[in-house]
Amino acid sequence: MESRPDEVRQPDEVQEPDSAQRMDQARRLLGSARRVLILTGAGVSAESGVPTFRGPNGLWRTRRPEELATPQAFQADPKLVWEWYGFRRERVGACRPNKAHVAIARLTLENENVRLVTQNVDGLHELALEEAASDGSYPAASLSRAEPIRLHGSLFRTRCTGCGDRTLDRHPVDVDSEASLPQCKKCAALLRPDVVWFGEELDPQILQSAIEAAEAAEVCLVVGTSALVHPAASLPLLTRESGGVVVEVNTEATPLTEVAVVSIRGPAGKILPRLLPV
Ligand code: BJW
Ligand code: ZN
Repeated sequence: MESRPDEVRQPDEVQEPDSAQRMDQARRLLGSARRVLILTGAGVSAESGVPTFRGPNGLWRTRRPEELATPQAFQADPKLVWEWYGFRRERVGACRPNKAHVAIARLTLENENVRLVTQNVDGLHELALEEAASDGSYPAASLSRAEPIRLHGSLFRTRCTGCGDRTLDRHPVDVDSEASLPQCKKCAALLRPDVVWFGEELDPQILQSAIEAAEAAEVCLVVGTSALVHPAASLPLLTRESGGVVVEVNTEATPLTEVAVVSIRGPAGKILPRLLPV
């Protein structure tokens, strides 16, 4: 079920002497918390075959983010930027949710006090939810409550640079020439990917929901993010300032490791099914 090309192979879980105690401690914290926020980044999808942004196998190892993920880059060379997004749409479109997505989907469907906030634009949390609920055993209300708060938009939606119209779009992108790039059906202006680039404001309502969830949470479980990009990386700090704790799952140390009460080093697809109480 999970596709995992060689170039995104993850290191195995590190067998530190105290890793069992850390798992127990994290399980206890998650099990007793009245409200939990799960914040995910690209690492949660790595075992599905989606390249992360940074690091040795990162999407941007040959390009700086500023070259492609800014409004200025799109204005200067829309063809190049659409080429990159077209490539990613194709690649991500062939990926399947992994065991981490599945564990999170079950937990959010089962437990109304767990909210998911994701930085990911790949749609794999949503797909895992859809599949977990496909037998009809969850009411529509549980499904909509379990939907992730998507901070950075979607790879499978476009936004018109003229009239602002948003459309679902899973099509391959024709990057032959500037004239062949996706155009708005209503006003014929150039379409852009409906994602949040550097220097752009996040949707204020979406950000507000994420902030409220972070402040209300007794535990913020942070999974697979380098915690370098703000305001997403500040959300766990809000949980802490409000009296809650941070638990981290990542294959590497991050700036949040120091802040976390428990930091578990290992791949999300192995750790989360053992950690989450469903
Ligand atoms: C695994 C694993 C496995 C691997 N299991 N783990 C405050 C301080 C400093 C700067 C700023 C600030 N506030 C705002 C800024 C500016 C800027 C910013 O943060 N810059 C920093 C880089 C310095 N932020 C913004 O511009 C944001 N806008 C904003 O704040 O507006 C107001 C404002 C404007 C102007 C000035 C000031 C304020 C917008 C940010 C938008 C980010 N957009 C992107 C692209 C989205 C579209 C697309 O996909 O193309 O979002 S950038 C990219 O980074 C993407 C990601 O969502 C985001 C985070 O990356 P993530 O998910 O953490 O991935 P990686 O690759 O970095 O990390 C993967 C991790 O997984 C690693 O740790 C691995 O170890 C781990 N891992 N395998 C578990 N199997
Ligand atoms: Zn338009």
